[in-house]
Amino acid sequence: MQRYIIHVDMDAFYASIEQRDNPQLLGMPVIVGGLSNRGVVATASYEARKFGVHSAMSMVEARRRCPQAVCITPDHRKYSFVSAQIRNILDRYSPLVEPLSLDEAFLDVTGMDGLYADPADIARSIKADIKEQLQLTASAGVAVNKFLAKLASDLQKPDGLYVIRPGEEAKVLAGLPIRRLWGVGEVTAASIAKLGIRTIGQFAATDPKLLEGYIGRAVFDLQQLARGIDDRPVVPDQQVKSIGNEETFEEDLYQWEEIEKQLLLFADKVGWRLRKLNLSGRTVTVKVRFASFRTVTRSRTLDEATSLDGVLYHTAKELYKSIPANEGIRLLGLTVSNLQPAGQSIALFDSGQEKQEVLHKVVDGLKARFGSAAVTKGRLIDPHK
Ligand code: DCP
Ligand code: MG
Repeated sequence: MQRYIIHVDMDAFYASIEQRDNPQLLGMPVIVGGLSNRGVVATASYEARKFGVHSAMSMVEARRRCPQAVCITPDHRKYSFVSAQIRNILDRYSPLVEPLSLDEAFLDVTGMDGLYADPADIARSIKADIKEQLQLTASAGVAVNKFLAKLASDLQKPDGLYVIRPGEEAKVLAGLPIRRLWGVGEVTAASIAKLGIRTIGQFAATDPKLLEGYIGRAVFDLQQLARGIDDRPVVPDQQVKSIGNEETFEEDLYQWEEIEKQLLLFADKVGWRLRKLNLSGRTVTVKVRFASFRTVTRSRTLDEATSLDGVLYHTAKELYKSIPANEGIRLLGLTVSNLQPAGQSIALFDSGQEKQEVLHKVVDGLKARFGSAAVTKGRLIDPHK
């Protein structure tokens, strides 16, 4: 049976949500990203992209290129919520949905021709649902495998639909730059360019023995892709491996009180996310990047998995204290891994822990109703504000 894969990718995801939720921003250049001097652009609306603003650019540079843009701090919780709504829509079209990030996913729709005459109709219908139910646009690619579907979804952005029919692969690929091949980064592209090869078509037609000298054994897989061959299956829902939070500070931290406060804030956030996903974790990792960019991580595996802020906080604090520090701190992070479904632990809860869990449930309920800012531990509230 002919395999059919759809790749769906939202257009200017964070920025489109902000524009939708504040219609004054429709049609205007919008940049979403960190607003501090060290801030980085997460994404920009298509209006702002005309000025050369793009993801991962420094905010300072983005503002220089497009001074009239409206700049907005990311609201990750809102984006996750929309992401879950998109997921609900996708789940109605196939049991095989593999999310790649908050705003993109693969669907395997092989064998659904009993319901739809053409797999492109499924993609059309998904796009229409997203527009109607969420007032957002998505671009979709339809092809016989993941590589081609992802490539296709990007060819007519925004609000695009691109179908690569079986047999058309070579024609579509031939003129595209080799950077479009999965796994070809700047370095690989530069080595291949030394041979005068710039397009996927040229790459596919070159003797692999010659290429191997330049880019190693990867050439064999890459040439398969260049011919439009890719057998990787759509893997539904890869398990979350870890949950964490980290932050680069506008100014380096020196004071223990500030560091302690950050760790408490992270423990609070990470604990909340664990509980929301009904998970707990056994391994706690603290990451520290110093002003000199030296980066140190320290981990500890607990006897029992936890999702409790207090346990995370105390473990993080001890881990932090085990790292010798003699310079300012540029970045701090806290991650929990070794995850398992909550409540699976064999050890019996003592009554103290049970009380804690009940308390957390109540607090999480309040946060869900009134926003996380409404319910914060006393110590996190800044007396100056
Ligand atoms: N993102 C980010 N930092 C990056 C890249 C992306 O924070 N370096 C976030 C913001 C994006 C979202 O992830 O809105 C999705 O990433 P995409 O690469 O799909 O970019 P967009 O959806 O914003 O735009 P496009 O229309 O090109 O897909
Ligand atoms: Mg996108």
